[in-house]
Amino acid sequence: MNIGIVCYPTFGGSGVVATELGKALAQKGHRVHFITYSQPVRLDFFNENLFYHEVYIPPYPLFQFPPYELALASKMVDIVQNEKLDVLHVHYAIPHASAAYMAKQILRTKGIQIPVITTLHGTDITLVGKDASYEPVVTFSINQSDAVTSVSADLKEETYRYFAIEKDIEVIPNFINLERFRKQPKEHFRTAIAPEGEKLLIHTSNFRSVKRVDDVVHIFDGVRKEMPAKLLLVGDGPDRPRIEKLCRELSLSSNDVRFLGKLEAVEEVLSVSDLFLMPSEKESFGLAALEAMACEVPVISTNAGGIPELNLHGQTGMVSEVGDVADMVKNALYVLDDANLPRFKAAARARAEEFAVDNIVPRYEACYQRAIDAV
Ligand code: GMT
Repeated sequence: MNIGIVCYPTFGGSGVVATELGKALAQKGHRVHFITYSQPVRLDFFNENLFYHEVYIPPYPLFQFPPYELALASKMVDIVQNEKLDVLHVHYAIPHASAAYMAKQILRTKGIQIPVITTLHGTDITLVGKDASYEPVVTFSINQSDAVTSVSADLKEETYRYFAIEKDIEVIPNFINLERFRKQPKEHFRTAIAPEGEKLLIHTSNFRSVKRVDDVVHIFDGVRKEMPAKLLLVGDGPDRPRIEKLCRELSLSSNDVRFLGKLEAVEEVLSVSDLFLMPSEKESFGLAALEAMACEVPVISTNAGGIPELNLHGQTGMVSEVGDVADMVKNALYVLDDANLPRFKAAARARAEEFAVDNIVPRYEACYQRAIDAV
């Protein structure tokens, strides 16, 4: 198939899933065209079937808000027409689904029928999309898509709850490249940061309020009162200055809590970690937890959104109510106990294997084929 993928090119989960999907499809022999405003961060290798088309917005003094959606729709029209695409797959409804609708209508006037698949990733529904400023357009563009997928059953239910959706939504969960995300021999790194054999706790996110990074620090503070431990914080975002201040207030030194920034090779630090913390307020799936589990790291999380569909309480980790830091400390101490940890680590990896690329990508291919056959 000749497939167009539209996504955000940044470190966010939706961009990562879209890029990894495109790479996997290209390896299976499909031609994949990424259409976005800059090179996706994980589009980091050459494959003869991968193409990247940049959306350019010519600057003009009148534009206080550059009209990205129009430039994107025009680029979609151009690429569908000239590269003879069979299907357009847009990740994250805002503004990709409505831009795709516009492109589809323009192409129709030229006698070209292009099916549009929209994948809902989470905040496009749970936070941003249901705001009255966007809701009518989100509802309309989801209903106008030829097929709609969501990354968890919870997100599907939430979409039906908040929007008047007439379409069937197919759940296709996030997936993982188990070759890249596996426990690697990086013991020298562990010795350098935890020389006394301290347990290593880790959190990776974009440091937005929905991730509740304050809770991460409080959970760690509770754990280290009971056992020697260190915390690794991977990623960056608006809450980071507040988190640094909180660490100082709790007398946690830069030796206790390490801010590693936007690490590309996150699998290397996951490989030496003992426990992943995900106390999110909302989380449609929790790709970062899946990456940790693939590296044999159990997860302490909330029961928000789709997380319990991934993190099985008592097996791959434990789940608590949002904000219940005391319970998460108790659970963390239980999982980190040497009598329990090996069992949790093995179960985390085994669970991650269920979300292998090879299990999930054929479901997207089947979805594309059905949409192509229907137009
Ligand atoms: O987690 C984020 O803030 C980034 C966000 C995104 O849209 O890029 O991630 C969402 O999509 C991921 C991939 O499908 C999911 O694994 C994340 O759970 C989801 N984030 C939220 O729902 C908060």
